[in-house]
Amino acid sequence: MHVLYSQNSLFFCVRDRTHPDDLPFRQPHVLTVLYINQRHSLFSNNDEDLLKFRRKRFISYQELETKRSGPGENGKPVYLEGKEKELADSLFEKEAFNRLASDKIALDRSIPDVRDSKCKDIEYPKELPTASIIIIFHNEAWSPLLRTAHSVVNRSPPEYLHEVILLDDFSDKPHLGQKLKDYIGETWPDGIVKLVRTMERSGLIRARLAGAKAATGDVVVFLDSHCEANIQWLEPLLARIKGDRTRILCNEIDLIDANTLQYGGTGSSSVGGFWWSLHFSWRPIPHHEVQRRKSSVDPIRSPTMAGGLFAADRKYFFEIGAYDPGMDVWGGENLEISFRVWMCGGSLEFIPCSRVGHIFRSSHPYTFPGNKDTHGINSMRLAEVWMDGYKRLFYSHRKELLKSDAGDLTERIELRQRLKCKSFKWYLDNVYPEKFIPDEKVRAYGMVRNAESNMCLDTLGKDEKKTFDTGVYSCQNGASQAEVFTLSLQDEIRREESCMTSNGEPGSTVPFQECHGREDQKWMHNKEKELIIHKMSNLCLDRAEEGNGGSVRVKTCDDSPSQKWTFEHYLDV
Ligand code: LR7
Ligand code: MN
Repeated sequence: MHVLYSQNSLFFCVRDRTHPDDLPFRQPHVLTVLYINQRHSLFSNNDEDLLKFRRKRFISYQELETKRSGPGENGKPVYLEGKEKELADSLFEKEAFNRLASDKIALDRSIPDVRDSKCKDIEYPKELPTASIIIIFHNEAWSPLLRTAHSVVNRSPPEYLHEVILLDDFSDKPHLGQKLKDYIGETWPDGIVKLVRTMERSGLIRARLAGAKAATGDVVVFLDSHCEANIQWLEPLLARIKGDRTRILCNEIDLIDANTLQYGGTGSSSVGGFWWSLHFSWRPIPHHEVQRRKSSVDPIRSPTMAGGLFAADRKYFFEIGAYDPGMDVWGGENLEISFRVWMCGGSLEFIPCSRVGHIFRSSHPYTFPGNKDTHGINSMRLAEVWMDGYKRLFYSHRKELLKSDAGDLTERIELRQRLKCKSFKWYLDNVYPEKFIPDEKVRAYGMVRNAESNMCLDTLGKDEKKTFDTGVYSCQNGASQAEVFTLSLQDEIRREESCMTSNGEPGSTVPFQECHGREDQKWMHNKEKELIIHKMSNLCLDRAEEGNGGSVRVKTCDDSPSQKWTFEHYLDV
């Protein structure tokens, strides 16, 4: 590592940084970052003085927190009216959150303690590893960014808070230039908050890598740039890492409303999953995990993480391969690190007593250089390296990507070999046994064709997270994932998460609803007679309407051609 210090100026550069801890991971994209140290000369290198100053700041915030008043205090919503509301609404379209409301709220506002009351009884060890909090941002609005930094400084005990790194990923908004530097210097003269800038737009994955490389604490904790850390959020994460450095830990993510900035607790009833299209999903805690845990505040093992908010032992983070530096801008890195951590001997947990709020925005308030589908290509990289044969299920959703180039994967494949990671099948069997695999251990799958009309069952592009009616569409002969259905061993006709359901009324449609295993979702397929029969009502699935987008219904079985269906593939089970 070559660090060029310059005592006289506020800057020093970190160049071609290859930290010994980074090995065995070597990154092809060497990032140059400008590292701006903000510590004021007032604070000599006397660590004791520094800690005293920080303790005083920490304690005085705690003492005053409950006495505060003003808009948004205690996490209350802010409502705008009249002209202000109009302006806020128009900004909302660009920024995907209510910037005016956010600007009205103090940068160090109070928020409610939304933890399970049992958390207050937990005693954490006094000796804990120190943490570098890494907050990456690209063109983030002023108030959410600084509220994130304030919340971290005010709610992290100074003895564990090594530094807060604001990692600017090449923003060009004026408020993030000198103004930000000055604000940091004035607000935190002790240098606890540092500003680091990348010299090119890196995307969130390489920005986090740059942040982790600049960090020097025992643990790295990543946060998005629109978060609020809640009371005692850090200690449970650090204690868990102290117990085992191969644990990757996620706080519970509370909802900060994008419109009112209300801080809302969200409970601890979910874990991370994924769709085969490699999008992240929340899922209820599976039964086996509910049984394994003894208390509602015990860590929750999770197959995946949402991505933005997590803690890891810094050296371990690099040992297991940090991130894939070949991934651009946004997307995919969360599943990549999740699969990798489990497959390569680590684990992933949500910690109910550690809570951080996040502003959920419905769109990205920044550009994607080159308008690239970075989620698609990033996911392709992870599928190629980590998913073995199961990558077929990703490509069945993203057929067009088969023609794309994922770039050089050599380093990532070598990493997997070097770490002797287990197979993706092992991950599915052991970490995520409830994940539905549409073409394994099933009776039949593929297109469900009505021969007479050459029409196929089709989701018609509906949002599968909600209840939706299927219909028929001309058979696309494998070209459309919307026509892939499975007849499961449990007699469901299903998609990834939803099952064909009938209330048994003759003539009624058959909505797809979340699979629940009860009788109204059980079907019998008679392969010889080509019938699909709703077991509970003995009614037959019927192509009720002509033409693309026509409905399917259940009707009294009458042997008519509109009731004849065949699956594309049958498995011997
Ligand atoms: O080019 C970029 N450079 C950046 O530094 C693009 C983004 N960023 C920053 C950005 O300013 C922000 O701080 O990266 C961070 C994440 O970007 P967001 O907030 O636009 O992402 P998101 O919250 O919509 O998306 C989630 O999934 C992403 C997948 O790549 C990341 O992992 C995000 O961190 C992740 N956010 C969370 O997990 C928060 C909880 C959301 C849920 C559920
Ligand atoms: Mn975010």
